[in-house]
Amino acid sequence: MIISQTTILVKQKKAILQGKTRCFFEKKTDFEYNKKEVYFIMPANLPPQYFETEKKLKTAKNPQEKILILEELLSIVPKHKGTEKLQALLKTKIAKLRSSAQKKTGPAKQGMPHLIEKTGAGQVVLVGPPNAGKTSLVNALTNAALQVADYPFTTHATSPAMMKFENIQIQLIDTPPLTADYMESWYPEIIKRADGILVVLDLSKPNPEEMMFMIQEKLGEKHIDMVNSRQNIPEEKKQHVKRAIITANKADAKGGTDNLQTLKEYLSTDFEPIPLSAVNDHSLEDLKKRIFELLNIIRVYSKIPGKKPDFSEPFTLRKGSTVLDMASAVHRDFGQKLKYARIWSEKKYQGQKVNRDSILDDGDIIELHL
Ligand SMILES: Nc1nc2c(ncn2[C@@H]2O[C@H](COP(=O)(O)OP(=O)(O)OP(=O)(O)O)[C@@H](O)[C@H]2O)c(=O)[nH]1
Ligand SMILES: [Mg+2]
Repeated sequence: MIISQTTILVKQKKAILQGKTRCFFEKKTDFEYNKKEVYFIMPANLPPQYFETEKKLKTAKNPQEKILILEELLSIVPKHKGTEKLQALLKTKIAKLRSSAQKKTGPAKQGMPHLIEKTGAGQVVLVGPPNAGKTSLVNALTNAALQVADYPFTTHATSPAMMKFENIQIQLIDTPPLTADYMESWYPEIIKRADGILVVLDLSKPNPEEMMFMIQEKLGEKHIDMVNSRQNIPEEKKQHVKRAIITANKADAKGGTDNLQTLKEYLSTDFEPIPLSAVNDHSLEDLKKRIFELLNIIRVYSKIPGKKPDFSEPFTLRKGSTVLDMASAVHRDFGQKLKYARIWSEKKYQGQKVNRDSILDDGDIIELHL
């Protein structure tokens, strides 16, 4: 009787292999019946979405992408006794892929090739989940043509690109994605060295606030906190507290308005998310201004007596800098030699004499007298 049951089960297995049904097998050897295999079939009742997602595994380009797909499969699998084995199998695969990926990117082997030397008025790092549109946004804000694709984990390394804002250049750094389970070993170091963070969230997916929470958690584990652009950060905390802008990309996508709302509720008064579309937005100028403000810098211009200032080459100084700081930036001896300065500004000054401790504003023109 068991033999005939086995035969039936084998037939079922064939049907399953032909894609007619889907069960999960527990394979055992039946010694009593001449070592024929007996299959105890546990119906899994997998939804069609599972098989659709499973197909993506074949075209996955790298371990990170495979992990993401396997995690998606795991979330789709109904949780009951019949799927326990399948769940365990998926978890084992994820664990194996993760451990091999971690080995490959260990800091000892790679050193820090992903660190990028600062150029321009400041360095801002893009941070976000897979496929959120980080690279698309870098391309839209600069003249870069970095690779963009509709699958996750397109970006594997850091790439710098220069963004022109009025008369200065700001360096943006595109990065690989961040997930709850995966962070490149060198990632925290890149962030610690940067002058600010540009978070890119994805409004085409529900609950973007979960991604924001994940980013805060992952950075928090590395002792990095994000604060809004209004905060002033003391010098000694600059590595661990970073000013950040939160962009909500793909605002053009279906459901974008509702998803933005849940994000706003989560962020409350901590951050004000900026909805935008990296591929279909003609108003990125406002974002450029916000990135400039994120840097907490001012632009000041030096002027020689009797001549007009050169507006094409501003000195960029930290907000709160004084006339003395400006003099030292022009030439290291000027700080000591400075007697007084004259200032022109948009609202306040028209060439008045000021002393060396006067605090400067963005756009001020300074005539140094030694
Ligand atoms: N509808 C819409 N699609 C967008 C927008 N921005 C980017 N995309 C698309 O989203 C996909 C992912 O874009 P990428 O720029 O490669 O995303 P990424 O965050 O760099 O992805 P990874 O490098 O994998 O982390 C691409 O198909 C883009 O064309 C947007 O504002 N709206
Ligand atoms: Mg990318």
